[in-house]
Amino acid sequence: MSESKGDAQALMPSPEDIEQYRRNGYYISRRILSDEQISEALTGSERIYRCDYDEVFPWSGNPRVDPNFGVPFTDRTLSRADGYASFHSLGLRALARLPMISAIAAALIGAKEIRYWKDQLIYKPPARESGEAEGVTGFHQDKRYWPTCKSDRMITAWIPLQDCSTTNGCLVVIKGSHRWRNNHALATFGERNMDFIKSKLINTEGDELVEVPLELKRGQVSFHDCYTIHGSYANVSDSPRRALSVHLQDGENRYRDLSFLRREKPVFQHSHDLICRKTAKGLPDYSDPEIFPTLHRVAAQ
Ligand SMILES: O=C(O)CCC(=O)C(=O)O
Ligand SMILES: [Fe+2]
Repeated sequence: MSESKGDAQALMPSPEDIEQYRRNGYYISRRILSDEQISEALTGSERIYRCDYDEVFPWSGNPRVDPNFGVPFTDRTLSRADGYASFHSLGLRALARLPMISAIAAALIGAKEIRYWKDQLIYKPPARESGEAEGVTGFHQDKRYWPTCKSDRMITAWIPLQDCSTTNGCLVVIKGSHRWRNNHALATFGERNMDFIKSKLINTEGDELVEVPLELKRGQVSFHDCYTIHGSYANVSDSPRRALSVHLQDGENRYRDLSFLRREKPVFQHSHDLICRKTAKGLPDYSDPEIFPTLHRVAAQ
C-alpha cells in the first residue's frame, strides 16, 4: 500500500490505543494491509505447501529447525504450522517484515528498535471435515516458548489472510492476562482441551476471566503481549482459516544462557540457536542480521 507520511500516521495507534494495549494486553489495528499484499501472501503460502520455495538456506532441510520443510501439505483436513515460512517465501517475507507492522509494535511497547524474532504460517482446517478439536490452538503464552530470551517486552503481530470471526476460529485473548505472571507452564499451544487449560490458569490479579474474540477484517492485524494468554477455537466455517503470526523482539533482547540447568533437566534450546551466528563467547546472537533483521529504529535525535 503506498501512502504518504500523513496517511501512515493515521494508521498508527492513538495514545488511548497504546494505553489500552498496556492495560489489556492486545490491540487491533486499522486496515493496514492491501488486498494485493494479502493475495501475494496467500500465493506464497500455497507455494510453501507445494515445496516450491523462493529461497533455501543451508539449514532449511534440518528437521530440528523446520520439520515441515520439504513436506508437501496434501491432507487438508489437518492443521499445520510452518515455522520459517517468511524465509522460504518472498510473499510472506514482505508481510512479516512490513515497516508499518514493526512501527506499530514499537509504539505499543515503547521500544526504540524492533527486530524480527520468528514467524509461523498457520492453517486451521474446517472442523466439519476434520472433527471438533482439530485446529484448536490451546491457550498459551508465547514467552513460554522463548525462555532463552531475556526480554519481557516481546510482541506478536497476528495477520489473518481472510476475514476472521468466531465462526472460522479467530484468535481469542484473555483480557489483562499479560499481568498474570505465575503461569509458568503455559507452553500449551498443542493442548486442545481449552476447559482443562482454563481450569489450571493462575489469575494473580484477581480479574474476571474475560475471553475476547479478536474479529478482524482482511487487512487488519492484531497485536498481543508475549505474556497475554491466547489461543483459538475450532473453525466451524466451510473454508480454511489461514494466518501468519509474526513474533518481534525489542532491540534490547539478548540470549539468556540456561545451560547451568543442564544437570537438573533438559535445557531449552530454540531452533534459532542452531542457525544464528554466535557471539565471541560462543552463545547465540539474537541480533544476527541474517536471522533477526532490524525492522524499525527510531532515528537518534
Ligand atoms: O493462529 C492461532 O490459532 C494461534 C496463533 C498464536 O498463537 C500466535 O500468533 O501467537
Ligand atoms: Fe501464540
